[in-house]
Amino acid sequence: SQHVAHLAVDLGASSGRVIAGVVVDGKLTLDAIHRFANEPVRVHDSLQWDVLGLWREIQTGLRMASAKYVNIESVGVDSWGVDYVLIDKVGQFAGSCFNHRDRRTRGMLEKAFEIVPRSEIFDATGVQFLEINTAYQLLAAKLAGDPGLEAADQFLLIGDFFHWLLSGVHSNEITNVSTTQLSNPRNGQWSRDLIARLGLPSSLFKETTSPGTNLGPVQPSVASFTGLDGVSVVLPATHDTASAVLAVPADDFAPAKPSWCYISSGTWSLMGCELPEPMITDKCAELNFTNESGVGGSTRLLKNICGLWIFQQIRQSMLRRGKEVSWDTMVTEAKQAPAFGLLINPDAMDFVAPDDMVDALTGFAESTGQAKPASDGVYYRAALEGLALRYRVCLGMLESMLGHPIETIHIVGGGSVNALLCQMTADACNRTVVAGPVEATAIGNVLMQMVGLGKLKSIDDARSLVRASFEPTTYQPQNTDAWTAAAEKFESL
Ligand code: LFR
Repeated sequence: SQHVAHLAVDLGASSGRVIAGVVVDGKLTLDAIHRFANEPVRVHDSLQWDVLGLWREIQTGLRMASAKYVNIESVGVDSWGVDYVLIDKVGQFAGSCFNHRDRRTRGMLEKAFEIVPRSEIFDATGVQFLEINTAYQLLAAKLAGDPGLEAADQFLLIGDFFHWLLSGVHSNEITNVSTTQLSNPRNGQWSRDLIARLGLPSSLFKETTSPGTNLGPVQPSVASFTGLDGVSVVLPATHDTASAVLAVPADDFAPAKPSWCYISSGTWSLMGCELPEPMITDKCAELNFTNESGVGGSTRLLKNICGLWIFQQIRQSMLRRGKEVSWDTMVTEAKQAPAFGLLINPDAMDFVAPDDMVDALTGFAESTGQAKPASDGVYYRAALEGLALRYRVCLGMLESMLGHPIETIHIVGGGSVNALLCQMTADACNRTVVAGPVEATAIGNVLMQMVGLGKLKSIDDARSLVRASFEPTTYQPQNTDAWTAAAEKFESL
């Protein structure tokens, strides 16, 4: 193809892909060049990422892209948040790349609070307290005497790591930096004081950079293998959620009084509002919301919700039991199963990283005095209903923080094509749901590269392009009484 292409490398917590974005006749089209699995690797008692395996797949994808497009202008990588690699001064790994579900962070919040009070951490960072946050991963490494921390010279989040491999340049891009709970979302800088008080080596954390920054061309070793000669490495919002939020087809960017919220729906569900500035208030602390940095200086006020993780893991459990089910079959069986046959709180600790998800769900039914599911469909349905009910709670919290009602819920990402979940969300929340685009993360990634290169003038223009290119699906609430009744039971779980 002769069209100018921008390549998005989009790495999620269960799969990755290389996608080419091309504007044709005023519409953005995506071409999925290469998809690959991304699964945590069990190593002794730990859970780690195979980052070099990912790098191999990325290079394969880039080579495929350059075989197909002669006019590739730029490439950028986004990924899941909080996880990182440490690189020493000669450019080697200083330790393993851990998965955020690894057990080493259990109990680390309390350990951190003994050093710096919870309220002070929140004031400094505006970030929700989750054990997965980088701050607690690094604290766990420190308390375990991990020599990697001493040996390290550079801290790189996942996107930064691949940008370094691509360009040879170190960067710490702010949208993902804001997930670490070691930075200040008011100015996008590291919270040096907090880093020092936690006893972490401050020199690891280099100057932060904004999305849209051009790091320069792909380095020669990569160019010769992939064919990406002279292609620029341009930072998107490296945090996948920030890229996804950029692709929400709303027509007001970072409104002071938002009438809409988003759910970036994948392995995790990230639900929140896009605001002009952080909301670091007592209420926000109490409800455990986060102020992550978005594109164009915006704030993503949001909450992490478990997402499709449980649904995905049930499929793994079924496989282990010798039953192979497709996503479509799971959704069909969920639809046929009785409503509210099993109520779960998807954010219960039971579901964070169980050895077997079906066992964990059965155990949850037992410990909460509910009947053992009579069919597999009940498990599938519970995973979706639990999410919708959690969205309802989260919506209430958002509205109470904002002080006004939200009218529309935008669902973007993989979950936006799950019509059953979208309808359940509309029903449970009693709001209009606007679903799509499904490839929001890759779209946001491409758009930010285009903004960085001056091919799109603003975030507003980027969103106009989204609206011109992808048709969303709308769901209106039904059955709201049944959901209200279920929500009451849900609250008492
Ligand atoms: C979504 C996401 C979330 C982050 C979680 C863990 O893919 O990036 O925003 O909290 O993964 O990294």
